[in-house]
Amino acid sequence: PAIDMTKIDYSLYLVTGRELLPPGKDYYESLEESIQGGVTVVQVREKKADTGEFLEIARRTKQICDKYSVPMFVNDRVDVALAVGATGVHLGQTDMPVSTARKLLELGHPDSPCLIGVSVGNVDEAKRAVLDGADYVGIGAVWVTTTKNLVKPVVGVRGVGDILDIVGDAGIPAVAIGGIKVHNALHTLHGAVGPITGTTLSGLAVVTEIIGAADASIPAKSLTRIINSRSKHFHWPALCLPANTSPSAALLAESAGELLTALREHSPLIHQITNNVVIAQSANATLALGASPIMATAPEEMEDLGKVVGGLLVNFGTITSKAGMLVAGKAANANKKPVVFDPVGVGATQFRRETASELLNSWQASIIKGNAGEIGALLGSSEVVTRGVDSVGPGFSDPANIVRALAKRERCIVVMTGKTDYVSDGYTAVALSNGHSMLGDVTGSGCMVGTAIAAFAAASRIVASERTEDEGKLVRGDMFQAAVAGVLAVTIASEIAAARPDVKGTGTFMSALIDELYNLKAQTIADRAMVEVL
Ligand code: 3NM
Ligand code: MG
Repeated sequence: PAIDMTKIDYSLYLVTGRELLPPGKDYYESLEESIQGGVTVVQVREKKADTGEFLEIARRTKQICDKYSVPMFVNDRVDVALAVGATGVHLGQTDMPVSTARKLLELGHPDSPCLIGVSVGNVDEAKRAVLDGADYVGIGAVWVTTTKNLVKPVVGVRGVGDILDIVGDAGIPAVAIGGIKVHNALHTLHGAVGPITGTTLSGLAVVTEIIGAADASIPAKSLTRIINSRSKHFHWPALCLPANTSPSAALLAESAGELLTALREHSPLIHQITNNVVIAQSANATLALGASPIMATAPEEMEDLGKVVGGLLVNFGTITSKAGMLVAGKAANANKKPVVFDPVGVGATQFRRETASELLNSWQASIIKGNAGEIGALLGSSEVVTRGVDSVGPGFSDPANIVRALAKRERCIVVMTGKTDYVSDGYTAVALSNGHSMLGDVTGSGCMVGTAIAAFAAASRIVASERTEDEGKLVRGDMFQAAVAGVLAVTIASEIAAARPDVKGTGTFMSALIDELYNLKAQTIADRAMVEVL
């Protein structure tokens, strides 16, 4: 059947690269396998071939594509595209201008228009491509790659989102390219969403992961499965259930109690890379809640841990193991485990700001938890500044919108702690008003909230382990409910602890707080929770 130029399926876009074939592997055999595995569009890319050879490769590639009704683009060469009757050409930033290519293609094929794709690596190039009338764009490099000499900085998953806002507004489909593998495909799809328009990727473009395989159908099938499974959960709220329904205050209070019961029943292992001020305290809080702590920091053990843990907390209060944090988060993503990020004091130093950015570009957080200063610093807001690691001031004039904005941008749940705590998935925001002022007088109470959230996130994932609606999500379970539950557990326990007659000051308060986490009942959470849906 003829290819409908208005309905190209960009979902799995193969860019060829014969030099990356395994030794002895035939290019055409690999190509056919990849299409059988699910490749939906092919771009012939020949950087070294002479024109005659390029033409012959494009001609034979086209024959195979035609057999499966797969559209074929030609990299750079308008003449080759015209000669073989390709669906279109793909132009890089240093190739022929789009307008010139368009003219030549129209001259060559007056009655069947060809499509033009353009590579873009930043917002300005994307704006230009829109003005030039590109039919689709390839955004890259999203990850580090050695397949192409990169002349610009890697865009990163979050940077792809900003470009998607530009092209999405213009209705132009976009694929991401560069270093995309089976193991980071879901993260790429989840993270690369326009924070303003909600525009998503139309597909993933891949060279090495497919071409380099002994049987190209295997990675193609894996990628196809990931791309097809994401559709249902692609839009907000991507890390919650039930999707698209606002939770009621009563439901959130009740689910917090249920998650505590599940936490105690399953006792998941909570991996915590945290600061050396709170290690023992956080480990004890984990045990008091009914989970098991493991406080490992060595990068060498992260891959093994990623498989067995129930959830991960990355708290960078004292950054001594950045390498471990990077690998641990990637391993957690690869194993679909929740990742809670506590960017302690992120506004305080340049090093912390850069580290936070590097971590958020390397893995997808499920939940970010911080005080007003930290959330403000991540968002780049100057309304509240971080003074060291202490929470400062009354916070923002519109805190709900601050947490919403960061949640939307980072594609995760955001918790902002303070006298009132705020939680948002980017749409719904809730205010939680339990707690006691003594929490502010002891060290590490905020870190303890992060620990509790990680434990409840692990519990939520276990509860959802059979839920078919959660297939294709980066993390199973409801991260919104888990975040609310973690805050409620610590703040409600603090109220009960502070009211005890044996609490004489902050020392006995801390012991009492651990006691009350240990003694906390599901029903107590449900009864005492002060939740307001905003
Ligand atoms: N274009 P792999 S990156 C062809 O950034 C190409 O525009 C890029 O190869 C861009 O999947 C790239 O092997 C190579 O990393 C992608
Ligand atoms: Mg080029």
